[in-house]
Amino acid sequence: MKSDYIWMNGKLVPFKEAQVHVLAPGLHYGLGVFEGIRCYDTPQGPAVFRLREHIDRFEDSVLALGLLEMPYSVDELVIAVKETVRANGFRSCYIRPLLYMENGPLGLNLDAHHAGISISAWEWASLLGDEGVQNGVRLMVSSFTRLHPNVNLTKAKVSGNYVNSVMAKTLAVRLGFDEAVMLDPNGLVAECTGENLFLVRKGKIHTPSTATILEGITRDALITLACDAGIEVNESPISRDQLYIADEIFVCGTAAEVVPVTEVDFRKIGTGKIGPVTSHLQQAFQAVILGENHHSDEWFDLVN
Ligand code: PPE
Repeated sequence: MKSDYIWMNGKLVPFKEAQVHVLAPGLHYGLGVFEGIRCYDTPQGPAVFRLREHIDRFEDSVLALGLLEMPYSVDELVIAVKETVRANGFRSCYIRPLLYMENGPLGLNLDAHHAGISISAWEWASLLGDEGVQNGVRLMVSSFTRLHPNVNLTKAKVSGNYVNSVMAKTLAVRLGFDEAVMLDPNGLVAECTGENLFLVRKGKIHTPSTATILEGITRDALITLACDAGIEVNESPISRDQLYIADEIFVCGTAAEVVPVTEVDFRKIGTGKIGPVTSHLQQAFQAVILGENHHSDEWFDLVN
């Protein structure tokens, strides 16, 4: 996680100077909102994947959290993201915009705090590792329940929400799994700690509806790519045992990209190897990011 510059409140500052005070309310109460975006090295040069949609979701998250207005407009932040990538000379990187409650008295009234925004970028491999992308990962169903929409916001990437993800992920990794599947408060499959989840059964794709999950932008891209291939996608409730009997499972997210799942709770999924639908979507997604799919132009925003 290294770069030359980080964009902070309107200007690029050297990496080491991008600091906040220990009394920042954001640190005490988890009051931050973030995005995760990727820039890819395309034949047209570095290009950011679905940039405006990520920044739109960033704004949605901030307003859902309860801030009355954004410190910077979507247009300003779109420009700032590109400025940050350019300043660091990256051809491909992960980009992390963060709004954080920077100062103001400690206390639980958002209106008393002042928000700052930073945009960082660094070179980052897949969250679940290259080995996982190629050969698949092992999941466990977590005993931690995914956020209830009346307790935390499932649609918003609020920093504090990720305590729930961190507890589930840490336990899964300590137990020898790669990632945790989280069930929603009704006991149905929601998502993983940092990825959305899909299963394939009898040639059709199924994925939980957006009610209690983050509306993933990679999820949306894969639904489009599946439709392009004529594969039916159902957004419907999924139970834990539907995972166990699936022919294929895969998870996706900006940081993770498209990752096959070979095992859930010690049950082998399908043949225990990457399945044909997962493989097709992985390749289609790869073609998109190489600039070779007909959606590439529409989904990419050139940095230069
Ligand atoms: N669900 C959750 C809970 C989630 O955090 C992410 C992204 C997704 C689904 C997939 O959404 P999208 O990136 O729009 O396709 N997780 C981000 C943070 C991961 C991290 O560990 O940090 C990401 O992938 O950038």
